[in-house]
Amino acid sequence: MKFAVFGGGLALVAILCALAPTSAQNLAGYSMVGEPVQISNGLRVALAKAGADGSWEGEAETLTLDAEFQSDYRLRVKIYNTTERFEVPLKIQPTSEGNNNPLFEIQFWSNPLFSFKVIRKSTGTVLFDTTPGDFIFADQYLTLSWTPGSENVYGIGENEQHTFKHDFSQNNTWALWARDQPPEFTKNMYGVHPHITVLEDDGNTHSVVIVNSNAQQFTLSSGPTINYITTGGILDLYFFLGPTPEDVVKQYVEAVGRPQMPPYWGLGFQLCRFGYDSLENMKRTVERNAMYGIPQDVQYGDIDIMHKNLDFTYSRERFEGLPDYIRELKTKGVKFVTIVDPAISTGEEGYRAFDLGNELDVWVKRPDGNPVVGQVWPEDPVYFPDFSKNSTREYWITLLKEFHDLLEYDGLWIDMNEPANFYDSNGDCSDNNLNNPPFIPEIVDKNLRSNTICADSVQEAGNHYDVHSLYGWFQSEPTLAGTRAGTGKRSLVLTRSSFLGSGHWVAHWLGDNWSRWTNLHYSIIGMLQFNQFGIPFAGSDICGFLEATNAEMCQRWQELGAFYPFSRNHNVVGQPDQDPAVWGPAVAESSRKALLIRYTLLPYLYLLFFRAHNVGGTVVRALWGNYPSDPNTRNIDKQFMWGNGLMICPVLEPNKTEVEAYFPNTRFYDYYEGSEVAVKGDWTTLHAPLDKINLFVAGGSVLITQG
Ligand code: MIG
Repeated sequence: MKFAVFGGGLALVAILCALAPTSAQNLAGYSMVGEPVQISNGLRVALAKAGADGSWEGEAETLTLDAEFQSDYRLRVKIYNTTERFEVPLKIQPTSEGNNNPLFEIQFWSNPLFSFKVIRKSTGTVLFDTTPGDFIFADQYLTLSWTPGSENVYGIGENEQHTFKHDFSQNNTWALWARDQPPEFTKNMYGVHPHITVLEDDGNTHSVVIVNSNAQQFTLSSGPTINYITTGGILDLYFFLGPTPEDVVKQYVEAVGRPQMPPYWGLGFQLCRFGYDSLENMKRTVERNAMYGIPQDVQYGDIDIMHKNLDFTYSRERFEGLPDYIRELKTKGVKFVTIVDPAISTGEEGYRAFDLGNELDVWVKRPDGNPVVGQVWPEDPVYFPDFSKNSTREYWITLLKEFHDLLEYDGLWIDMNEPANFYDSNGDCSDNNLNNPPFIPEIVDKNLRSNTICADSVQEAGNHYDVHSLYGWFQSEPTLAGTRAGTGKRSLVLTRSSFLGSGHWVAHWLGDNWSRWTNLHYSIIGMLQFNQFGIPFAGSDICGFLEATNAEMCQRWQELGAFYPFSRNHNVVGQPDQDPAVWGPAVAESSRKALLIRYTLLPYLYLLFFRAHNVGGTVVRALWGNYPSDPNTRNIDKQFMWGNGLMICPVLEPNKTEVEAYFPNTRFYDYYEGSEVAVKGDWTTLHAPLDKINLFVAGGSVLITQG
């Protein structure tokens, strides 16, 4: 039986069709009870357990599915049961437009197990069809499988992906659970974005976002089929119908919060490293870059500027005079951003951050009511502020304001907020269903407590089991509020851990990448993904964080990084310096050349951010973002575009003086020469000497420049 349901304001019609049962009888699932009923903005379906036993503890006997027609382009499908379960406290904003003539139709099928389909009305394309697999809704195991509207699937984060377009033949499982994890293929990393963008074969685009923060995974296998499993919460799906790639992003950020507007200086080039170790070295770095005329807008401090790795301090031995130096930098137009870790040392006498935390009772607790104890950078054990509490927000803002009295920072960098914990909590985590759930996704170590705190830790917003991956998300708004209170300006917050909607407050760097050639390529993929995730202010550590880089790699990386929305060279402690000036004239000169083009085009970049902030959309996009109906663009992830005006074709390999580039079937002009490119709708080989990054301007676009 099929209930075809069409939206149209309140005029919802349910049509009942008969259909032969399929061979899906031995799947676990539900059957429909009665017919769909109309609710205020959509339809409600009652479901009862049917089919095979899923054999998971606490399977819901009955479920409710609400299909909310939130606008013509936004459909929410919320599946929940009668017991109270965790729901992500993400406020989804209403749409500006109503629901008059939806782009979609939802069909409910019962043959005999329940499934649903979302269909694009204009083309009849089935965008989402849950027919293929088990549908289970148990206490700690919820699963749904579907056929996506095309194999052109992008997204799911945060993890290192080797192609922007997913490869369904590889059977990869992408597990999500915030973790302090350097990028390695498929491993779960710092942020959680259950967000998929699908480019339909005809060039229409939609996205599917699952609002769930529990440990979860997506498996993509041939069919194509996507299997989704999560370990808690509810199944809360949002469909954004586009139909253009940019519409999809606009519609998504309208729902979760449009990106923060960066300060203009935030778009400048930024220098950082872990392990300057002394003010002398920091100064020397700034000076040698200035000497080569490298434009620099931001200097960073990492944890080594701190006294004993303590937040809100600086070392009076190694960084004596830092406050004056920061003021001096400002007179030269260089801003200062410094790092703050969430964990607070318990071992210091008269340490304000600890004392005030106790006074306001801000800590994440163990089930017995005592603060959770961990070990991070300070030498003594630490407590973790529970940013889901209001008192913690006040606590944090107070500290950030006071910190500004000590060091006049212009923005802050929040790290380790997965939250990371070096201490193996193993012995501390009792054997219960939160610490050892019946199912654990394919996360690193197959263990929820690995590198973090016990899942049964207690936070205001819920058990850590449910809110773990929201730690950085909860910290983001208070940090922005604190930096604004401290600086009195728009400011900038850079976070490592992020979740759906984080872009409303923060920028994101792609974490502890490797100084390896492959990582230049992956950085483009990560940056494109975060643009789709509504965090356009993104980029990876230029020249790579872990391991030593080399002159050629760093030269190419500086050229590429000059076109990251977030452009920062950063390096790990213990590795040789890698700022653009340290390599001598050749690398310095080509870094400067690429950066000066960036600076020339900053008004254009700023405009792209302004649009993203005001109406939504990406800043940097894949070629298919501008040319979705050109099938040749779908696999391209070694070239990218700023807005729809500038195409960037970097060299991503050693020993090359040429690069292959694809030109969509439209007019492009060489940025340097102004000449029109003859190739259209085809690949060509471009000359790419070491000191040049190939750039092209799309015909008909206006790039605003400055001197
Ligand atoms: O455990 O603050 O990703 O950018 O330099 C390492 C020191 C802690 C990890 C960050 C990195 C930063 C480093 N931090």
